This record gives sequence, C-alpha cells and structure tokens, in this order.
Amino acid sequence: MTSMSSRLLVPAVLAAALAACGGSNDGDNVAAEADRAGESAVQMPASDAPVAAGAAVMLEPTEGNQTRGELRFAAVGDRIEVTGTISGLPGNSTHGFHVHETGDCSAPDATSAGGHFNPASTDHGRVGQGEHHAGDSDNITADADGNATVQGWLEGATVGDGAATDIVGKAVIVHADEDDYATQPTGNAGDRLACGVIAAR
Ligand SMILES: [Cu+2]
Ligand SMILES: [Zn+2]
Repeated sequence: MTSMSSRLLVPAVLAAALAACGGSNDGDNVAAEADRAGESAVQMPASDAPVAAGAAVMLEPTEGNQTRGELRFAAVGDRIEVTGTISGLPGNSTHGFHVHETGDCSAPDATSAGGHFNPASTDHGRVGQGEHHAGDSDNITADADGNATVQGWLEGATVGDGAATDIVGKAVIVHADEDDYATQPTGNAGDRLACGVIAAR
C-alpha cells in the first residue's frame, strides 16, 4: 500500500475498504472479532439427529489363503448395499459371498461362522429372485490380478437396529467356488477363503 498521507482525500467508502483489507483500523478489527465471537457462540443443533445406518467388515484370510478385503454396508431403502474391494483371489474367478449367522472367524477354516444368515428360515437362493436367505448376495468376480470390486446387496436384512435381521455382529464369508443359487442350504460354494465380523460404524 502506498503512503496513507497521499490518500487523505479518497472517498470514505474506499478508505473503509482499505482499512478492512489492511487491518490498520484497530476499532474495526475489535468489532469484527466481536462479531465472530457472537457467531461461534450460536447454539449448534442437537447432535443426536439420526444418521444413515451403516456397518463395515475387514475380511482376513483363512488358513492357507491370501484373500482379504474391506467392505461397507449401507441401508438404502429396504435393501442393504454392499460395496468394497477384495484382493488375493485367483485370477478371473467367481466366488460365493454371504453373510453368515455367527460372528466368529476363529476356526482356521472359518467354519465357526456357521451357515448363511437366515432369520426368516427361508431356503437358500439368489437375492432379488424369489426365496433366499437374508445373508445371500450375488457372486463376486475377480479380475486377472485377483481383485474384485464388490457392488452387491442384501434383502431381508437390516443394519444396526438390533432386530433379528440385524447384520451387525454377523460374519461375512468369501468362498472358494461360485454359488449356484440353488443347492441347499449352501449354494455349493465350497471352502471359506476369508472371514470377517461386521461392526457398526
Ligand atoms: Cu457363505
Ligand atoms: Zn444362502
């Protein structure tokens, strides 16, 4: 800024603008500080407003396998959308993928996770096509590098509401083979490559 003494005759509006930019007017700065303090003191809305229900799972390999991944579950309408990535699969392969009834991955082969999550006591099948388990989701497909992008969904399940249909605390299993959506009660999807327990988030 040039010498203030040469600008004594500038219009008052411009002088005020310069003061605001330059911060040379202590009186204005004090007033501005007071305004900011007033704004920050305004009460924020109560923070207990409902947020979208969601959960997540970290999948870890079972004994002798390398399959792992991270998935998220989000309630969208009356479905649960499942998104995430899984790695360490054989290249260009297809695998059954379900929520299982017991949140216990402690067995080396993850059989501790039990059968498919089935709170409605229905037959195994394919989500969106007639009768199926609440834990049934479509097969996942790995690319040539063994990575799969998951964009599946569940029907008949809920997230975080504590109901019998709640998937929080249940397990997710990635299988060695593809689900045929027909064989009872497993879809004949074979061994368990990875397991994780679903946690609310
Ligand atoms: Cu399964
Ligand atoms: Zn099933």
